[in-house]
Amino acid sequence: MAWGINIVDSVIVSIKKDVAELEELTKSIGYDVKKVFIQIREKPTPFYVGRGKMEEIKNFIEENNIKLVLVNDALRPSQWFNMEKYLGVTVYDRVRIILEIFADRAKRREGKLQVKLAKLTYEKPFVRELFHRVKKGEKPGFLAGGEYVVADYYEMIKRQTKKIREELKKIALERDIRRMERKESGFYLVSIAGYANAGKSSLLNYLTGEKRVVEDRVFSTLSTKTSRFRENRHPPLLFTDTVGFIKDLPHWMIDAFHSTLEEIALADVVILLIDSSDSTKDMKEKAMSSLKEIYRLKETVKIIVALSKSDLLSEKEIAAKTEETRRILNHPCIPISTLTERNMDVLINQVYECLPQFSRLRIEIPQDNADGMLEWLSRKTSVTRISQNNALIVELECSERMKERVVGKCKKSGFAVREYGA
Ligand SMILES: Nc1nc2c(ncn2[C@@H]2O[C@H](COP(=O)(O)OP(=O)(O)OP(=O)(O)O)[C@@H](O)[C@H]2O)c(=O)[nH]1
Ligand SMILES: [Mg+2]
Repeated sequence: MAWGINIVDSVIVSIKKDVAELEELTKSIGYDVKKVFIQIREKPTPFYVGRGKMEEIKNFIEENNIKLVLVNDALRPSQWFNMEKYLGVTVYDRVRIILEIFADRAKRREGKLQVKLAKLTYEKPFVRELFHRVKKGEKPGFLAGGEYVVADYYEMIKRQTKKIREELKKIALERDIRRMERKESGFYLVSIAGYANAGKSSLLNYLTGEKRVVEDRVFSTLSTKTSRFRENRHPPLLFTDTVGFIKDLPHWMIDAFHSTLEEIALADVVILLIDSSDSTKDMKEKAMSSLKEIYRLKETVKIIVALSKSDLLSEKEIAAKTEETRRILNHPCIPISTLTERNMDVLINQVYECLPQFSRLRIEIPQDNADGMLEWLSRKTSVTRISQNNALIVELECSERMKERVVGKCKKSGFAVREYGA
């Protein structure tokens, strides 16, 4: 399939009235939409829209020398072939446009592999359709060649898919190990989730001092990034930036990016960002679909809802939108801004309140034995205080799981260890 075509002038075809999101997507990849054709229909035709409309589109694209048609829907392979054949130009459906954006943004190995997997998965039914058509003696434009070429191509897709899945599994495993190590060391994981362009990377940058790309366009971020909270508080926190949600993505596509979303499922706390500069209607829709997606990934996760970019609104608007979001999601909600630093401390305090219980231990270590043990404890737990009388008194905080290891190690070495309250 011809991916990454560098065509700028295009038209949009839709059977729904609302094309705002598609326009945002096309803007984000740099297509220049010359005209929007809308024909409201309950169901698409085999050509997606009716014959009359198709003729109108054909005339317009011929007169204006347009070579790319963008459809505001996921097309069935047969519809796609019919449209391309009739119009004689390249047709991209919504899923393909999103894939083009992903391909354009993917910079790291994992992102690139995920995009490749998603593209292959996307192509499969189209190649199957092509296979049928070639068998019947038809010769649709792309991938010119005979039955055998198509059959080979189909086999190649299957082989490559398998190989990429294996490679992705390896990368995911490496990440699993790193994550386990971090948890063992007493770190808590906080994921920043939300709709595309909600301000997730900006929040990560603010909280951790990272310098991730921040842009006013969707899908700036295609891979996750984990960094340590810049304040030296206990227990230490790690924040992860994630890929933005977008509505109506097919499930196979979400699965292709599964490992990046996994960070949400495995986090101790998720901060859900909702862009307060959107219209109330968009905010509601995006908030609902994001929340649904998070719960789909993990039912029991602790969520903090924050309204981002509050500096762009008046106090009255913020109060109204905060209340509306609270009502819709049935969940408390904090207005924040990374620009004015509004409520950043409230947000962090809430994160700490949501953390699973951690234990506090006091250990007495005879001076002669202190060095190795102290080094180990500082690596694996959060040491909060060290004092001295006859022995070294170490106070620390750690997760429940870590507590067992610390207690075991102390007992083996004959050090006195006991739990103490807050
Ligand atoms: N005024 C204002 N703008 C913000 C704030 N936070 C983020 N933005 C802007 O919102 C846009 C998107 O920010 P990002 O941080 O890239 O958003 P994201 O959620 O990571 O976006 P994707 O990775 O594309 O999903 C950028 O233009 C930011 O400058 C804020 O607190 N106030
Ligand atoms: Mg981002």
